[in-house]
Amino acid sequence: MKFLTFSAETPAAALKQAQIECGEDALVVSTKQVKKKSLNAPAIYEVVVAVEDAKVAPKKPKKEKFQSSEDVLLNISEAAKQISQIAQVTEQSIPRRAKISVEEKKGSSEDVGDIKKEITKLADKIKLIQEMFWEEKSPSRNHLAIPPEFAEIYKLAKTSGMGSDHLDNIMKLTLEHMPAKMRHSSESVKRYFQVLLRKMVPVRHEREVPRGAKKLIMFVGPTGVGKTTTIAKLAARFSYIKDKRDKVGIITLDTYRIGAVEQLFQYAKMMRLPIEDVVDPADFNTALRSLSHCNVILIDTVGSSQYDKDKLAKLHQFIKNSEYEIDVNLVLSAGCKLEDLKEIYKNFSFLNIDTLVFTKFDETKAFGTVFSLIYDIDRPVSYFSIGQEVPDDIVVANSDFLVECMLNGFRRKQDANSSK
Ligand SMILES: Nc1nc2c(ncn2[C@@H]2O[C@H](COP(=O)(O)OP(=O)(O)OP(=O)(O)O)[C@@H](O)[C@H]2O)c(=O)[nH]1
Ligand SMILES: [Mg+2]
Repeated sequence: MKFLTFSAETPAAALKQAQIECGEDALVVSTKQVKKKSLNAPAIYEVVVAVEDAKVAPKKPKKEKFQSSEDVLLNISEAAKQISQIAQVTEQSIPRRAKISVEEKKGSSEDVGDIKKEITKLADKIKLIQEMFWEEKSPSRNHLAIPPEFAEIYKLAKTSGMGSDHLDNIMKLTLEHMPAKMRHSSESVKRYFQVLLRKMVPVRHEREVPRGAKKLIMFVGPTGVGKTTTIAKLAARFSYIKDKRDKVGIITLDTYRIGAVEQLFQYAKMMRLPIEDVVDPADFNTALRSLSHCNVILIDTVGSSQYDKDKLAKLHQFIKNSEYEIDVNLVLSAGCKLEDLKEIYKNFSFLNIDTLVFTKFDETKAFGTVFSLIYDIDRPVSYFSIGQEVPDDIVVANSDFLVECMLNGFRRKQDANSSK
């Protein structure tokens, strides 16, 4: 076995040289920075590789083309694989009996000890190489340097579409408060980060309507987000699925389009629920009176652009005229861009939004935007709609579900436990 040293301005370049000279079987023994970067000179890194004597003769690189840093990273993981293989072989090749008699056979104990030491050293070197790559690319906004163990979770959260100011804030909190002994594994960093995110999602739990009381829930929001479908799902849930059944009635204010009225009347007929349509805000209380035997009244509204002031003003009239207090739910599509979500919330907020309902979880991967909106406006979320199926595709909002979707994507089977 021979040891050869290669130096270059980056670890990647030094590794590349080593591979050109010694081929791909060369084992990386150490990588270190031998000279720091200065104003007029680049940093110098040194890589030591070990090669079998027979292979020392310069080899032509297999491919002439430029080797990218991805190739180098692949080689690093190849080295990692080799190390774990060595570790397995070492473990397997020392039967328990042999381990007990290590004391007696001093010679072999030294061999095993040496191999173990080498393995530990190699593992450290690999970690160092990974850290070097991460440091080169690591974001350090607001003087916040993200350690390599945080790289995985940082990337996951970033690709989820979470606002970058939120992400930096949460990272900062994690770095400040996380116990030092948890920082050394990316798995524990991920768990800590998940717990922190969960605590940041305000959720409004489904509550029973007290005996003799009445609950009016109005669903407002932009066109086509799923207001009517959500009402159909909840009507079924409250009247047939929940343990304690409610007497549900429906009112639709969406009388602009014949199709819209028809859609909800069909659902109501299927579920044998009473339904009223109201055109004029002055008639709203009359409709309420005809549903006086119901304790939950779900109110559908016409979809309205956040910029359509007339439609929004008319909705406000209905709310103001009501004899009963109305719980206003803003329905939003999870796939919407964060900036649009903020704009929608801003323009609907004069209706005094109580809670948010997010739909179309099955149509997006960017759940970080949902998180960021909730975190930004500090309004609780009550339901997530996860598909078109009435009544099944609805989940009672819970922070675990949202954080899981953010970091690992939406999976249909997840809702099995969370909606109950
Ligand atoms: N993929 C998916 N589609 C949904 C979801 N919720 C509703 N939809 C579909 O979205 C479309 C619009 O749903 P509606 O319930 O009519 O939406 P709306 O907000 O009442 O629409 P307007 O009354 O026109 O403003 C329909 O095709 C629904 O089946 C969901 O969670 N996922
Ligand atoms: Mg509708």
